[in-house]
Amino acid sequence: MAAEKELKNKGGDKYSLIVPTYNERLNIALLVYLVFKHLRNVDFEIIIVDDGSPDGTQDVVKQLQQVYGEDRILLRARPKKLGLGTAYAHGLKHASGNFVVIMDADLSHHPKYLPAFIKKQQETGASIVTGTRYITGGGVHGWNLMRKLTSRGANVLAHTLLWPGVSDLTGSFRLYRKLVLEDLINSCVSKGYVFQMEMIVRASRKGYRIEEVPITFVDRVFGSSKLGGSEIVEYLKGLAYLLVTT
Ligand SMILES: Nc1nc2c(ncn2[C@@H]2O[C@H](COP(=O)(O)OP(=O)(O)O)[C@@H](O)[C@H]2O)c(=O)[nH]1
Ligand SMILES: [Mg+2]
Repeated sequence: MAAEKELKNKGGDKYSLIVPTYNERLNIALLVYLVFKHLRNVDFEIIIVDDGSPDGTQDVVKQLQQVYGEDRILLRARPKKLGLGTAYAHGLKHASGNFVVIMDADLSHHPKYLPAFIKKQQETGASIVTGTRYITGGGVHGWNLMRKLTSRGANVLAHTLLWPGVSDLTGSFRLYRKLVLEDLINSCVSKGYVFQMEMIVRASRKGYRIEEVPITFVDRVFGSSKLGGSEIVEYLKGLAYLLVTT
């Protein structure tokens, strides 16, 4: 809250929030409402990349466009579920801001943290500000012990092997300078779960300045996760790949 009050719209900066959706009808309106609530003095647009959700997510987005305007809520849909990595790239093509925020639609990434991301970037001049669950002030809510241990274990393993100097490698709530995100997306080859890790490891190797903001990640309330059971195997393969290529 303190960060919010001090936020100034610096030098015409604009923030494009890219939100990929697949079956988020029950979450998207609340997410949009919360973004508007927390980013009052900020120039931003929300780009929703929906992959033909059968639950009618796009109908809700169209209603939101009526309320907030088509210049604030952009619907950039694709015909079918094509995966997250390409969803970000697709959203990025339509971004008019000089900064981009990537966040999930399921409210695991709470918009109340956005002012802190922006403030941190303004204070440090960082190219990337990443939300982290793994420094003081951050955390995870609603996961069972197994899921917590898996996430923690994956992070520790990646740290030991890759040493990127960032505490949360697999999270995806991040703010980027647009040019930096374009560069990173062009350099990354992995898909799926490993993608976030590849992005941040490559960013670190390329020498981009990365800052962190503690966030509490809350498990989704409505709907179910789209990550499948082969997640861990894919993750380990991705880790091995990063180890030899970065
Ligand atoms: N456009 C698009 N969005 C997706 C796809 N898969 C997942 N999402 C969205 O990406 C975000 C993260 O997915 P989620 O299932 O919550 O993953 P988890 O939080 O890691 O379990 C949510 O906003 C989903 O709606 C996809 O294939 N295409
Ligand atoms: Mg989620």
